[in-house]
Amino acid sequence: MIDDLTHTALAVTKDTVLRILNDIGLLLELKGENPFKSRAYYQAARALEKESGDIADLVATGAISSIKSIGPAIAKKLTELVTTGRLDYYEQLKASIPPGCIEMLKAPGLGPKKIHILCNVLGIATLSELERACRENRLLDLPGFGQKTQEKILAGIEQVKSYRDRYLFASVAGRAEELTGFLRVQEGVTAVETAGSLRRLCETVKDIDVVAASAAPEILADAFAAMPSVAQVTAKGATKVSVRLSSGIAADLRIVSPGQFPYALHHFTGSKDHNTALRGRAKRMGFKLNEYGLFEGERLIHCSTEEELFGALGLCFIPPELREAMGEIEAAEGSAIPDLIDMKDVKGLLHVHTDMSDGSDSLERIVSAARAMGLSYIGIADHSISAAYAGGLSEEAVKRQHALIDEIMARHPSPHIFKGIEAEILADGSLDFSDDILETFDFVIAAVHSHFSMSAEAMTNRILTALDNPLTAILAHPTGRLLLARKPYAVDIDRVIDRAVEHSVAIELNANPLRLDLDWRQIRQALGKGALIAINPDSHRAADLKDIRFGLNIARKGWMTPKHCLNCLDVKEIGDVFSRKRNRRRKS
Ligand code: DGT
Ligand code: CA
Repeated sequence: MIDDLTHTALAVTKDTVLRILNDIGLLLELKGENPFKSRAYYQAARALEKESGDIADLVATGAISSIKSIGPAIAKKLTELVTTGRLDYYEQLKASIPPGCIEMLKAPGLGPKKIHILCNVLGIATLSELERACRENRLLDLPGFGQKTQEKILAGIEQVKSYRDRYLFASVAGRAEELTGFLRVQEGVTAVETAGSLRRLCETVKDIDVVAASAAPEILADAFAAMPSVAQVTAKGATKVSVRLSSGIAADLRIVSPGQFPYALHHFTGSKDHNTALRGRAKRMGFKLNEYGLFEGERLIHCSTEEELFGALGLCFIPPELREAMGEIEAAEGSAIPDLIDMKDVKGLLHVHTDMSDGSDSLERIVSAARAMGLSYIGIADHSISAAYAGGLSEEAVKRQHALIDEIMARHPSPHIFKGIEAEILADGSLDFSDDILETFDFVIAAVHSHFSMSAEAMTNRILTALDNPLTAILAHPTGRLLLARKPYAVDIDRVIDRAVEHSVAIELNANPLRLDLDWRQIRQALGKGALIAINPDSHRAADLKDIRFGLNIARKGWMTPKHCLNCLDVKEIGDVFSRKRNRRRKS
C-alpha cells in the first residue's frame, strides 16, 4: 500500500521499484485518469518482476528500455528513480491527492474508481468524512453505489480504524535492529535490548520499545534524539526519550542504570498481564517487584540478569515470546517450559510456489536456494486449475512440472523435491482436481481462496468436507486472515481442528508475515487437541523461503516444540506420512 517513501542515499531495491510502479497505477486510477495510463504502469511492474537481472544493472546498461511493456517514458522514470533514489513524478502525483483518499484504499470494498467518485462527486477527503457520509446515506444516490455497498464501506472503515497505528512485525523488526545496533556503540552504554511486543515476537506491534543501560544517560538521550532516521522528538527526559521515525512508527527509549537493567527489561517487555501476574506472585512471596527492582522491604534483591530475576521468584527462565499470561508462570514453577522449536529443528519446507503458477522464480532457482539453506527437502505446491487468478496449473502443466522435478532430482538428489499442489477448496468443499489427478502428487494442500463471505456453518462444513478427502495432507492458512487488512472468515475453528486431528491432516501455520495463520493462540489450542502443524513459507520467490523465521516466531509463541511440527520430520518420515495418505485413499 502507498507508503511514505523517504528517500535516502540507500540503493533503491527492485521491490521498491515494483511497489512504486504499482502505486503510480493506483494513484492514476484514483485521479480518474485514462485507464490505459495506469495499465501501462501495472504492466511495466509485471514485466520487470519477471526480469532476473539486478535493477541497477538494467538501468546502467540501458537494458531497461528493451524490456517489452516498458516504453520510453516509463524507462526514463525508472532511470531517474534508480539513479537518484527519487522520482519527481511519483512525489508530485502523491502530493496531488488528499492523504485521506489514499488511506481509503486500505478499506476492503473500496477500490480506486469508487474512491475517485466519492472524492470528486461528494468532495470527501478523509476517512471520517466518508464515515459520516455513509451514516447520512449520502452514497445511495451515486451511480454504482447501493445500500449493500454503503454497508460494506462502513465495515471497511471500521476495520481501517481498528488497524491504524499498528505495524507488521516483519516491517519493523529490521528497523529495531538498526536502532539497537546504533545505541549499543554509544559512549557509556552497557546493555541494549528491544522490549515490548516486538521482543515478545507479536505478529503486529504499535511501536518500538527499547531499554538501554548507560553510565552516561544524557549522552545517550541526545544521540537517540539526533539519529538521522528520527523525524520528530515527541518527549525527552533523563530516563525516557520518545520519537517518531521518518517511516511513521514511534520508538520509545528507556534509559536505566546498569544495575536496574534486568528489572526494567523485564517490566518493559511485558505483557501487562504477565507483569501483573508476576507482581502478584512476588507479593505473595513477601517481595515487591517493579521496573526499578525486586525488593524485600527496602532491600534490593540483586539480580544481574532476567534469569536471576525469575530464579529469585522460584521460576526457571520464561522466554519473552511466552510472556502472555497464558500459563507460563505455572509452567516455569514446575520447570515445564517447553523446549521451543527453532530453525535448527526444521528439516524441510513445504508450500512453495514457482513461476509455473504465480511465483516469480524457476523451480531450479528455488531448489538451489533450499540447498543453500541446508534443507533436506522442499515441497513444491503451485496453485491448481481453478485458481485462474494465480495461473493455476492445468493437468498438462502438472505433468510437465512432475517431469521437470524428476529430471532435477536425477541430477541433484538433494534436497529431495516432493511434488505437491495447493488445491482449491470449492464452495461445496470438494477439491478442484479429481482424486485420480490428486493422487499423482506426493501431497495435497487444501486451501480456501474464494467465497469468503459464507456463513460460519457453511464455511465450516465446506472445510470439513475438504478435510474428509483422504488425500488432503495439509489445510492451508485455515482462517484466511491478512494481518491489518482482512479479518478471518467466519469459521468454527474448533471443529476444523478436531476434524484435522481425526484424519491426521496437518494444519498450516502460514509463515508469510502478512498471514501468520493459524494464529498463535489457536495453535496452542490445536496442540492441546493433538494437532500436527506444518510451518510453511507459502513463498512466491526463492528469497521468501526465509519467511520461515516469521512462522517460527509464531510457532514459539504458540508453545510449539519440534514434535508438533510436520516439517521437523526427516525426509523418510515425512515421505511415509504422505504415502499413508495415498494408501488411505486406495482403501477408502
Ligand atoms: P504494543 O505496543 O501495543 O504492540 O504492545 P506492548 O506490549 O509493547 O505495549 P506498550 O508499548 O504499551 O508497553 C510495553 C510494555 O511495558 C508492556 O508490555 C508492559 C509494560 N507496561 C506498560 N504500561 C504498563 C502498565 O500500565 N502496567 C504494567 N504492569 N506494565 C506496563
Ligand atoms: Ca510497544
